[in-house]
Amino acid sequence: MEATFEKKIIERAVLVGLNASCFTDEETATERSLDELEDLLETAGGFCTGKVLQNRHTPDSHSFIGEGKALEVKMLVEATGSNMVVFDNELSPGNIRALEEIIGVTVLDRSALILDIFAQRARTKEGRLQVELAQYKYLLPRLSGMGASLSRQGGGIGTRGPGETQLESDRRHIRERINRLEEELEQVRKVRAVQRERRMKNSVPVVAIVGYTNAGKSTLLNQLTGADIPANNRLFDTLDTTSRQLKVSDDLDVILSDTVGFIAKLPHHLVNAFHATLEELEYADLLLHVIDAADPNMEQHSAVVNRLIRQLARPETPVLKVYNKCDRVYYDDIPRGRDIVAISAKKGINMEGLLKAIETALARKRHHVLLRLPYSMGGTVDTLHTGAKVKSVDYTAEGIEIDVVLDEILYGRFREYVVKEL
Ligand SMILES: Nc1nc2c(ncn2[C@@H]2O[C@H](COP(=O)(O)OP(=O)(O)OP(=O)(O)O)[C@@H](O)[C@H]2O)c(=O)[nH]1
Ligand SMILES: [Mg+2]
Repeated sequence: MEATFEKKIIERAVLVGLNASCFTDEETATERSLDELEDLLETAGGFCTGKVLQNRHTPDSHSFIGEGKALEVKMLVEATGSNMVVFDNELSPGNIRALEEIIGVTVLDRSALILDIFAQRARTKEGRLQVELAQYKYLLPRLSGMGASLSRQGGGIGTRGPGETQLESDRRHIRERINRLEEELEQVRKVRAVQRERRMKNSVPVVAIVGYTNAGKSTLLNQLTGADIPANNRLFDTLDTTSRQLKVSDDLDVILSDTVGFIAKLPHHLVNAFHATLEELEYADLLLHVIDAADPNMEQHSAVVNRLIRQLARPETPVLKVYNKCDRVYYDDIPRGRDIVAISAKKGINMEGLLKAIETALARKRHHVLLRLPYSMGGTVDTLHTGAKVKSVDYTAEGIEIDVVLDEILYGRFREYVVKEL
């Protein structure tokens, strides 16, 4: 597998998008999606030689875009000396077979391209396991239909990942591999669960950064915590979760974590396979949805992220919208409102505003109180020292008075001893 990570061939690809609606705004959406597919292709190391947009109410069951259009694509492939066609829509194994037969070069779909990028980028053991699982799950139903692509040697886009020998072996072998990968990932999840439990015991809130790929998530984590995560102007730069402690205020420390970015039409196999990584969202106390304010497709992109947040996070988890790259937009265009913060992660603009907003959002669940405990409960003071922010302890005639910031759980437990809400 490692050998094929080296890129030897620059793929020259024609990109094809199908617009299944007759509305013009849908057509622009399809065009935008094709532009993004071009970014994805370049991220994977390829080069776009041409784009074809097909308007058609329903896809052709055989060749997806219809035979006439497929022949048109073939001509464009030949005229531009391309060696690959990438479709923006998900293709069935039968579609791929039919299209490869007509056009005569390798045909991939958007999911395969995204999987390929993930395979190139995955660095940690967890990331690699997850990508491999997603690749096998994607491949399994397509095994019989991938003759042309599988016979290619040398490793280029779409051939990375499960190596040649595994692909030649039967489905049972792949299913066994899937089972093994799932078991290994289960172990990863268990380790994470233990870490999480420890964090919860120490009641350190977890703030997870989410957002569209390239929105500036890693730059933000670096800016706030001095972490040194690579942050590059390319899609899916980060695939692994990195967490750092962040001092939000004198009373509040949180764990801030950066994770994999989202994109439109993210293959569902990937979302499922990245369960261990994405589970962070489910247990977060607060989500920072980082949005690239300078991106003309901002609305569509945040809609994609909102959908995934609904799918992956708990409904009660608060979300702060963080409009990033504000150094690149006009002052009047900077969004304002409740639960909205405008920043520039790169330039460090309005980090104080963001910290304040984080504190406010989390404070809705935290309580600053004065407790008075009987001396018989002296041992509890230690519990508070480890589990909460103790500001002062006073041994008075009436009892032990503790000025403390409690989370919801501890607040519930000590409610009867609260003398004063501060
Ligand atoms: N002008 C400007 N550029 C920014 C800002 N924040 C991030 N960038 C740039 O945007 C690009 C992407 O930043 P990253 O932090 O890697 O984005 P990400 O969301 O982590 O991306 P993925 O990990 O690929 O999903 C980089 O080139 C950053 O330098 C900002 O506030 N202003
Ligand atoms: Mg990143």
